[in-house]
Amino acid sequence: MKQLRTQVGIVGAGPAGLLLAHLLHLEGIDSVVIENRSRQYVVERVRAGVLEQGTVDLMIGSGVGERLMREGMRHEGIYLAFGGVRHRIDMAELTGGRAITVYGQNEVVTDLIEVRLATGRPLFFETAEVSVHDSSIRFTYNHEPHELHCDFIAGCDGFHGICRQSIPAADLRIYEREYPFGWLGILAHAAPSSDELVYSLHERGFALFSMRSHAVTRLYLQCAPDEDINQWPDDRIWEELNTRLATSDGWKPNQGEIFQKGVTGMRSFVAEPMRHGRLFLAGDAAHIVPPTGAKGLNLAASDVRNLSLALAAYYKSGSEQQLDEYSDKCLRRIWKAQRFSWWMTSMLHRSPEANAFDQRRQLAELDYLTSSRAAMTSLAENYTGLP
Ligand code: RFL
Ligand code: PHB
Repeated sequence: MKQLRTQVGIVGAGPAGLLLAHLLHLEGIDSVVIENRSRQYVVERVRAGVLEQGTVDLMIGSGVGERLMREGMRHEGIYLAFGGVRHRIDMAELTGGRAITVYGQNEVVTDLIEVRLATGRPLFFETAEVSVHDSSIRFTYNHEPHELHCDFIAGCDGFHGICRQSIPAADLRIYEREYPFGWLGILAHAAPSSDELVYSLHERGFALFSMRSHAVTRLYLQCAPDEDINQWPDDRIWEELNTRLATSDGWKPNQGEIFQKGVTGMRSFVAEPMRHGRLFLAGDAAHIVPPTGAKGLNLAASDVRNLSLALAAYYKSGSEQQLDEYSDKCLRRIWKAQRFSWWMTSMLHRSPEANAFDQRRQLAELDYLTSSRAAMTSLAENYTGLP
């Protein structure tokens, strides 16, 4: 077995693992990143699009924000649509200038892989048989078994990864909720017909208008959690999107060739604590939010920021205090994002269990939200990201 040695072994080259590797590198801390998929798969996986102000600041501050500053689209507001009318929430005005930036997760990951490779520090794609142990990670690469000895292990391997699963069940508390719906998402070659996102509640369910660039529109429809994508030819998707999104002022999304389609289920999930001995969980490995609040990638970024600072403090002073505080510190922010994501999701989706009372209550909530400065400020504060 080939023997390797590093300070921090990182499992997973998603946004959490790659950003952690980069932040550690800036602190002069060595790491090895182990990913079981190919570079192409990791880059092409279509997921998040919305970065909070704090995530943008972190990327720029750590020197990986050059393309983000050039190509990212800063949005100072969002629209909530219901009853055929779009209502704008002016987030920047309500929060003293905070905004979100639309920049695809694919782009974030592309930029982070590039800076990682430029450091010359190791990043293994297409590994297999990855397993974590007290102070080592075993894996095969190019059919050769490897053992990586490390001071710490960062479990950044997403919801279905092996790191959380390696912790004895008795040592973890799990908090979980599944939703009785999912999202059907598409990418289309069509110029966005609105400068800002539109979250819409319609009798037939939720729909979301988003974008990836000046030439690509990203759209989502509420569907069944196990919806069969084959039942959705392009014409049916456009008809449903137009029904749910079009407003009485004549606004609707521009149509174009659909070049990507997928269905995703929705859940809320938290595993506590986010540490077991030398293993630290970060990002989706420890928690999942439904995508309605656009929080998943941003939580992953704030987890690894905390972890990099705690590891830096340890290597500078030998003090484990920040490492000991890591889980509690992250969880305070995570639970607020959980609450917000659950709230946005319940306000904007038609639950199969809901009755006419629930539907009227939802509309009253949206009516209140879009007419109360206090309520809009609360939304804006959470959406652009809590400190
Ligand atoms: P990831 O991205 O899942 O990366 C984990 C990596 O670990 C690898 N891996 C392993 N590697 C080695 N050995 C093993 N045994 C391994 N098992 C797994 C995986 O291949 C993968 O490369 O987790 P990470 O880094 O924590 O990042 C989390 C984000 O990806 C996720 O939270 C967001 O995509 C969620 N999300 C959104 N977040 C936002 O902040 N804003 C958004 O607008 C937003 N929209 C979304 C979303 C997620 C969506 N889906 C598909 C779930 C929209 C959608 C539709
Ligand atoms: C996206 O553009 O993919 C997106 C935007 C907002 C969300 C979720 C996903 O809440």
